[in-house]
Amino acid sequence: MTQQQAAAQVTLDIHPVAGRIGAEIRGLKLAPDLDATTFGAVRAALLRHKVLFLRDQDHLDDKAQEGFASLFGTPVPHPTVPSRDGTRFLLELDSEHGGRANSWHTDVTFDLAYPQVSVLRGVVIPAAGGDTVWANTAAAYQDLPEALRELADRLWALHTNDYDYAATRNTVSTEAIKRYREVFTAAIYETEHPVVRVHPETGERTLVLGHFVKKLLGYSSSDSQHLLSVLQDHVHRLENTVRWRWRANDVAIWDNRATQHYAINDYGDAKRVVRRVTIAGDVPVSVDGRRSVSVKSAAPKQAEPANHAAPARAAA
Ligand SMILES: O=C(O)CCC(=O)C(=O)O
Ligand SMILES: [Fe+2]
Repeated sequence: MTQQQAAAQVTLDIHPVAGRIGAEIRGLKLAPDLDATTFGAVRAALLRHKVLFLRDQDHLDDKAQEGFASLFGTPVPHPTVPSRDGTRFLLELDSEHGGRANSWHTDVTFDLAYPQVSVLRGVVIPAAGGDTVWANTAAAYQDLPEALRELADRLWALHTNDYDYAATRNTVSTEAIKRYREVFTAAIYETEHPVVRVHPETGERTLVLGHFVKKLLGYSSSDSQHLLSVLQDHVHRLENTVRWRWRANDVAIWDNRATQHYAINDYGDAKRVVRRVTIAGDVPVSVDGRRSVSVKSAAPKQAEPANHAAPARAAA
């Protein structure tokens, strides 16, 4: 029996959360030594539902989260933000240090082979608010009228980490935005991706957009903005999304090649902390078989000490 066939025979207790994206798996404890067959079933469920939720994973600490995430592939630290002290790969998003990712994005698309999977653990969750929403970028593509799909198939976009942070961060102080930006853009990345990539495992076509997009190649900035907003509106139509009400020790796992997400910033001064591990992806391939191109991945402007006190924690 192949591993895929074996995985198909493991019965996970899967409960879809919304109609088009997102499912909760109940009764499973994630661990670095999860057996291969069960892990295969989790991976298959991820490809199908695009984001998975598991409650009550209180046995996981930072190390076990990194260990479990590594089952998906090679974990990678954030390209510019130092990992949490004592960990190699863990990005902490702390609401008190600017870690509020309240704009639509796919993680780290300014990088060439941006992550395939992200594994996020809820550590401190506000009593109310702080939900996260994910959108299905394959369904969004399918929803486009045929003529727009054909246009999108041919579009390419420039992605960079040097984007307009302030535009999306309405409730963080100017000082916090400045510090956040300094850390996040310690090295500037620019990458050209096709607007439509072919998913390397499912073969689905997915839209590669979100807040790291600077412009469409070959269009004026005005045309680019208009076209991008038409396409992006299809991504985050409510029909295309799932919203998760976090509890501490929940884990969310998403296929970063087929989703965007948005962390709702509606909890004021309440504390919210989540920790993320990302897994290396592969270079996107367009519908006509062309690969994404790295335009710039400069060396850091200045070396970041790994353990400096309370850095601005960037959202990505
Ligand atoms: O805070 C969240 O819920 C999500 C933050 C985010 O964008 C990420 O972890 O990639
Ligand atoms: Fe993110």
